[in-house]
Amino acid sequence: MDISMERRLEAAEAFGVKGQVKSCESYGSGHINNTFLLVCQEDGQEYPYILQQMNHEVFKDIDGLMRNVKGVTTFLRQQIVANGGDPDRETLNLIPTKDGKDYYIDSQGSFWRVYLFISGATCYNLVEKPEDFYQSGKAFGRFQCLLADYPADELTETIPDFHNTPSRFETFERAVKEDVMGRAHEVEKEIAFVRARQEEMGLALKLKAEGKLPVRVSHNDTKLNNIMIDDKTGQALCIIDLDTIMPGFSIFDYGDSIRFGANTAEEDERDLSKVSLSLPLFEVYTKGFLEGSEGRLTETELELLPYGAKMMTLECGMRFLTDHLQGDVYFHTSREGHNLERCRTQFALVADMESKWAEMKEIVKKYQGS
Ligand code: ADP
Ligand code: GN1
Ligand code: MG
Repeated sequence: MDISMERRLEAAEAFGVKGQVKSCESYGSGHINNTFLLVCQEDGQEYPYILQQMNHEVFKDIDGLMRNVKGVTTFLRQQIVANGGDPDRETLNLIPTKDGKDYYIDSQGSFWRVYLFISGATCYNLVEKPEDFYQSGKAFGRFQCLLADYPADELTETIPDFHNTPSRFETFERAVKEDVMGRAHEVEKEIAFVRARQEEMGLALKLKAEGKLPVRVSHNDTKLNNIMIDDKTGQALCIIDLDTIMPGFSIFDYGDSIRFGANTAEEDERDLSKVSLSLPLFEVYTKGFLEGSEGRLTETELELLPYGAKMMTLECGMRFLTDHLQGDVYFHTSREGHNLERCRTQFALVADMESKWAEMKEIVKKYQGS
């Protein structure tokens, strides 16, 4: 990410932050936006913020996206206050520009926003303590309950067909056919892995069409580094990265968390022998998610939880592979072959899930009454 300091400062200074800018450095490990830790200073006191250049290639309708973020954070803030919580730490808080807008368009047409920085909490790329993963399951389950009362028709679909796996498959096939980088012959094994599972991809949409799978306001990007765990209490403090809140499926919110957090290796681990589905982590997350969901999930949703985990992993691997074929134009990468390495961890995880299918089903059954 090479955005000059001059541009960062132009953006930072457009917002109603406290004091003078002291530093503004790259931050976090998100794959989509360009994120900076902005530190301002006034009277010897430091004030940290998150400054983000939003990815306009990925999010075509930034205005709609920011309306979603504003609407959802305002809604969550009210609930947090009503429950006696701390609204400055338990949800994202947008800092308006000096002229009262929620985002800023810079002199080169890029879109920027600022959030209060949430201190004393951490985003993990790998589960360090199973308890953290349990807490994140509970928080994501509860998040869906809270959003159940959010007016879905007010939400912009920020990325149409985001978790439409069959449509992702079509895009993948197009990328294979076009083969703009000449890489397809090197990834024949991975291409065959996807194709062998094509038939399974349409199940969620089929059940939705039959009225058997409910559409819910969901987060859609529930990986572990999109939730902040309080360093002191160990509780899940705040769910972040609200850019993909849209109508979706609960099984996919559950599944994307499993994909990332129940993997014994990081998403871009090169040594595939380290990749596996940890059944103990699968179990603690399932327990947390079902407790947090407070009995709202239907029989069909419960039954499809393992399927949600597998599909999110397969879909994500297929998206990484598509990006590899298209020349690494979507996800941020930091080395040659990064997307292919990510794709391979995802497919190794899918294969491991397939071998542990019966155990996964058993675990879900065990917590169904939670
Ligand atoms: P991306 O869409 O690129 O993943 P995120 O919104 O998830 O962008 O932000 C990237 C990272 O920045 C997060 O994983 C987290 O580490 C950090 N981050 C984002 N918002 C905040 C915040 N308000 N306070 C502290 N850290 C944050
Ligand atoms: C992206 O934005 P980030 O890094 O939290 C992506 C997700 C993928 C994930 C894979 C908008 O999430 O869909 O599952 O990378 N977000 C978008 O790590 O495409
Ligand atoms: Mg993120």
